[in-house]
Amino acid sequence: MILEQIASNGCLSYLIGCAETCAGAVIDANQAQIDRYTALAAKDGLKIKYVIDTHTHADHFSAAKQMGEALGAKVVVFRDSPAPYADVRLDDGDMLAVGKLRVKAMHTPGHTRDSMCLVTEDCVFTGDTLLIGGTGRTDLPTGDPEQLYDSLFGKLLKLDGALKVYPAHDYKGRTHSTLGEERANNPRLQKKERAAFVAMMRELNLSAPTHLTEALRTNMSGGKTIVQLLADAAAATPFLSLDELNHRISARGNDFIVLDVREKDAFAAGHVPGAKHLPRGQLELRVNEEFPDPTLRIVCYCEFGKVSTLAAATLRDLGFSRAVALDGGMKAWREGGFPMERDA
Ligand SMILES: N[C@@H](CCC(=O)N[C@@H](CS)C(=O)NCC(=O)O)C(=O)O
Ligand SMILES: [Fe+2]
Repeated sequence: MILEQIASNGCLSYLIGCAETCAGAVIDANQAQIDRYTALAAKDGLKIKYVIDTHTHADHFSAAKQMGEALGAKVVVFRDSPAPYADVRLDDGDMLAVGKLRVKAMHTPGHTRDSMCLVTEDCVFTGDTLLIGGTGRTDLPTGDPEQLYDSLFGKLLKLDGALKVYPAHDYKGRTHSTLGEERANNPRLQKKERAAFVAMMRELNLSAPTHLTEALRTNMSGGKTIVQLLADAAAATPFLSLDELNHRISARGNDFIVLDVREKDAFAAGHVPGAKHLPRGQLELRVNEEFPDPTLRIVCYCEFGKVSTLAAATLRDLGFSRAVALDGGMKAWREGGFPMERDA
């Protein structure tokens, strides 16, 4: 079996594959690592056929939907996952054929209701059911310490102790352990009585994951993250440098419009000389009266260079094929000592 582990900010994901048939699968694909999975698959001579999520992640952004679309791979989840973009829903005991490799799903609710572990050859991918020296928490949506107890002591820990444990997270840079080692040394697994285990899990008092709401929103709906939305807009839009804009303004070229898309007060406090003001929130409402000519050259800017990218991408969608965004915003312009104009 081919096995690659990809670590990203405490998250662990995996590329597994069958060398003989070139079939591959990614487990717990993370949006921050999409290009790495495809690069590793190419290096290993694998075609990614499945993108499998062990559960609905609440702390980072699943790349399953995007990779499924980009690669023509099937998105695989446990049966009751809320992800509307899933192609294949597994039940307890179901097996996926990744070429000649067999990947067996074991339903292990507790961290989330839709958690599963995946067993293949001498490995078990435990998601957040079992971590190295820890377990997934049970206080996130659909988590349940009673269920985690049953999943661990009634199911997972009954498997062969020699199985290598590959979890979905490790916050200390460790790569794997074995079920036997975890059974013997994992502090949380020493609470072998149900009531003691459940009480321990209820008392953990962990702070919420940093990206909780955005992760649940995107992973449960297939909607975009803000980073993704901005990256898509940026990919569709050319940029103009601060120097280039300054040069064009000084050359008194009047063949383009500089468009300030910030709110009224920000514009009044200081703007690029000669800029026209049309806040991003009113762009679609006023575009027809303000810009009748779609061949117009428009340079959008905002405070930090993000909202202006969205504005330029919107203008391009509307047919203004020469709309561009300033590379940087008013903040960089001010701090760069470029000329400013203020409303009287
Ligand atoms: N500080 C981390 C927290 C991550 C976290 O809560 N991880 C979950 C997995 S989704 C967990 O179960 N952690 C187990 C633990 O910390 O004991 C973040 O903000 O992302
Ligand atoms: Fe998790």
